[in-house]
Amino acid sequence: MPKTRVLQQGRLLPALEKRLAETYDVHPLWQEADPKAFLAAHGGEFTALVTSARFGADAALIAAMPNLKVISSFGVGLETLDLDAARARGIAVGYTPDVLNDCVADTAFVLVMDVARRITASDRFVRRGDWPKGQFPLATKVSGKKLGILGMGRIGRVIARRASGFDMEVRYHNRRPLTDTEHGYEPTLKGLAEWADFLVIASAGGPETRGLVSGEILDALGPDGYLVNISRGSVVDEKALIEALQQERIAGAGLDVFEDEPNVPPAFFELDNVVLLPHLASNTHETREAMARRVEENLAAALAGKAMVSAAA
Ligand code: 8YV
Repeated sequence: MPKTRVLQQGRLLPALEKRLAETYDVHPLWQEADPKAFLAAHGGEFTALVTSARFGADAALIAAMPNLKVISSFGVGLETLDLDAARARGIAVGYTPDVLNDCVADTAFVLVMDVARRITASDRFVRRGDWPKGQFPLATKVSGKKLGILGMGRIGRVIARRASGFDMEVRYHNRRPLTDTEHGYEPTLKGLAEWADFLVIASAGGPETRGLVSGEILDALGPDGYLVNISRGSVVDEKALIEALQQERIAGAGLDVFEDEPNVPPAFFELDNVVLLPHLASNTHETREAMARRVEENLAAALAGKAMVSAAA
């Protein structure tokens, strides 16, 4: 039997690419000089698309693949996948939630600790040779403080669990209160920001959360408050954040995500009260392999006419 033709939209984990190529007839779309022209000529040859949260699958790509039955995406984020367009055609869409919760929550805490205790700032201090000239300035204690979570979903809940190890009180803001958590609900994001010492963003991206963390929210967090974002850069008004950091209207920020990745506004580089990571929260050998396995499981299940392990549509 000929191998199923699978279109691969962009680069993936090398081990995943290797295994996919062993099982399927994979075509790398990113190697096409003119992907649109390629799709116009060959889009109908593929029943499956493998993509990632980063590359997504928009309505135009889905429309260019008239025989598409399955999309298997690497990542938990769904905002780059046009689920409505997929649903309208009955295309099964798989993604990789849950398996990355631990590492993303760990990264949230790396950022909480780093920005408050000024870990990378003090590393810069040592490397600059400044230690013999004087003591590094005092930092802020984390244990026992108040942690506000915007988006108490799968990842938010694991962040809350981590917080209990630091004896922190946790409250959260979601569109609606949850019935299965002991943590306090703040009906408004502003109220959560006013209450919190640390405001951690763990919500989904996309139009519904765009710009939620505005200058007003940052002012509610205040000069002793810290912002941590491990979700999507789009949730924060980045210009307002830069201003708030420059004017020390908040104490600091720890950011794994940005509005226009991989382009980070150079204004951040001038600031010592911000920690900047290159969207690495899920980047560990263990988690990336688990995500890769889920991509393969979802793809194989849907092609066999079975339910995906993690279906988004
Ligand atoms: C990935 C992510 O770094 O899963 C997600 O949605 O943002 C990250 O885990 C990346 O986007 C996968 O392509």
